[in-house]
Amino acid sequence: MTFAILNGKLINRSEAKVDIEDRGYQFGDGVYEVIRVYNGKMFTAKEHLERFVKSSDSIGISFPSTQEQLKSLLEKLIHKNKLQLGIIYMQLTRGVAPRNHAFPSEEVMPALTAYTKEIARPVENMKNGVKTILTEDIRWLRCDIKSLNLLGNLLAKQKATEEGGYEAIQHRAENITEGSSSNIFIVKNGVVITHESDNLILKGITKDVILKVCFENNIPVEERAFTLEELAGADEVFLSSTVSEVMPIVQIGDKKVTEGLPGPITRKLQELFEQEIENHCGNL
Ligand code: DCS
Repeated sequence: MTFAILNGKLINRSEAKVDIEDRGYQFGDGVYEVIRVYNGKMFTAKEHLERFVKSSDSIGISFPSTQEQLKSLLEKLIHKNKLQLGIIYMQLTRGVAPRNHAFPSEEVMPALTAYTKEIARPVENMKNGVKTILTEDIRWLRCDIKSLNLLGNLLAKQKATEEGGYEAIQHRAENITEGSSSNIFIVKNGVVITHESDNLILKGITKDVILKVCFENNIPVEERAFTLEELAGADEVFLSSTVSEVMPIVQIGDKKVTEGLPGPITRKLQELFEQEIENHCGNL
């Protein structure tokens, strides 16, 4: 039997159902998180749980438990589902109430759900690099909130998929923001450059681990917006996310990056990132 979490309880996954008037279902009125699991252990759980609470606070949903309580429930879920390598997906919505744009009264309880999924590490893509496309960033101005409203991201990813790409790199006018479900980095003259974590992008947990290992290994970093022109002239390009880790980008549209091969700093960061995983979750 596979288990899921519904409002603080571990239940049979096939019985984990939500009401059709759940505000997450009707409005996308909620927030979510994805945590990587290696060797049955959550990687950077604290950072993900902190971001989960921050996202929910920023839209006025009161978090239904402490981070510690949720963490131990997630550990039970991993254990019950015998998950070794995969993810936990969790979401918190404003709860079930008659449809009305304005928030329901305080008595309506937020709805928390979580489940696990087995996912392998994308080793082939990490070795060879992936193709991406460029697209206009049409999203709202609070991309720092990990909101369930993902339509802009979905349209971008679908465009990439239709053009045979792994990810869509989004730009607002001249500036690159982030991928549809990842952060984007360039390397120029040995400097790693990535958009600052403001309201226009999600503050990626993977991004922050990469910045930490750069700092520890004296790899210079600039956290600032960079332009389409800088992207086109970059020595190396890569993306980061919970599922994709450090993923080399070897093509953008029709144009090859680094002659179609992952670059040396990207490779180095992949190694350092793996080391971080192994330090916290054991050998890969
Ligand atoms: N930017 C966006 C828009 C994202 O959706 C994600 C992750 C990231 C950046 C990278 O953040 P993390 O490093 O914290 O993962 N998206 C999650 C998702 O929707 N599926 O997997 C990860």
